[in-house]
Amino acid sequence: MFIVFILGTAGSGKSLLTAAFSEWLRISKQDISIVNLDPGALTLPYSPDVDVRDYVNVESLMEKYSLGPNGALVMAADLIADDIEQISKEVEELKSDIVLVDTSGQMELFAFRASGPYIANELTKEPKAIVYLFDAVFSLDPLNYVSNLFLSAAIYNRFLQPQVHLLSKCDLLPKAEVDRIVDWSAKPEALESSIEQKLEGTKRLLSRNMMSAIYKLGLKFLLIPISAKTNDGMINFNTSIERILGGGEKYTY
Ligand SMILES: Nc1nc2c(ncn2[C@@H]2O[C@H](COP(=O)(O)OP(=O)(O)OP(=O)(O)O)[C@@H](O)[C@H]2O)c(=O)[nH]1
Ligand SMILES: [Mg+2]
Repeated sequence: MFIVFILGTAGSGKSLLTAAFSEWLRISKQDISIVNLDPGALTLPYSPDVDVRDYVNVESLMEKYSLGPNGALVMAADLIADDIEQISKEVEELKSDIVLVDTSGQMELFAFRASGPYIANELTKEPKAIVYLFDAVFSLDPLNYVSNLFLSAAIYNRFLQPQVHLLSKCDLLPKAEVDRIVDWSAKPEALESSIEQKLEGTKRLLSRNMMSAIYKLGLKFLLIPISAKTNDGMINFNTSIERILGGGEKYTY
């Protein structure tokens, strides 16, 4: 069994990608299941096989403990950690070859509180990969792009698992813009030149220094452009996951 965690900032397209990629894998005759780890989701574009909302109810936490929505989500994350043994059992019983895990819109809950990596580690001892989404429209601005690089580096530091980087919602941008952002991810000098052209003053200085800090860390974030609406990029995405988890082989035979 291989587990793929889908992470990204709020609204970056995690849930729709989970739905689209799972359908794509099913059509390719792969044995796949979905886990919803987002306790705050109201509706989902797929039917989860395991759902944390069966374990915690954010609304009733808000009422019972007089919490705001974010306080309740923090508490929910800790409660999920308490129930992890049972959730993990449910996941194991699926006996799927590949399990996609959709995570919370409040990424900091999963990434920066102790419960997130604990949940990821306890959910399964099977090989894992993290998929981190860069929202294409948000990434048009080099400063946003560099800020997102920082977030993805922080995620990497927290989980220390193989990480795949996607440029999500590519159908919303002209191809030339998509190519430009992908180019930034492949060539530091391309990003540097856009920072010089598009930004000025403090933003330029900040972006340049943040960018060089990331490159000094030696982290590589080659972006794979993808769309959960048109399914463009699914093949490349799947190949990179197969390479990491299956040693280049399919998950299901
Ligand atoms: N055009 C386009 N829209 C997308 C794509 N993926 C997601 N969206 C839209 O973006 C919005 C957010 O998508 P979600 O999949 O809910 O994003 P999310 O990251 O799960 O959001 P949270 O869980 O709330 O953080 C929805 O309106 C989706 O329809 C895509 O590939 N193309
Ligand atoms: Mg979602």
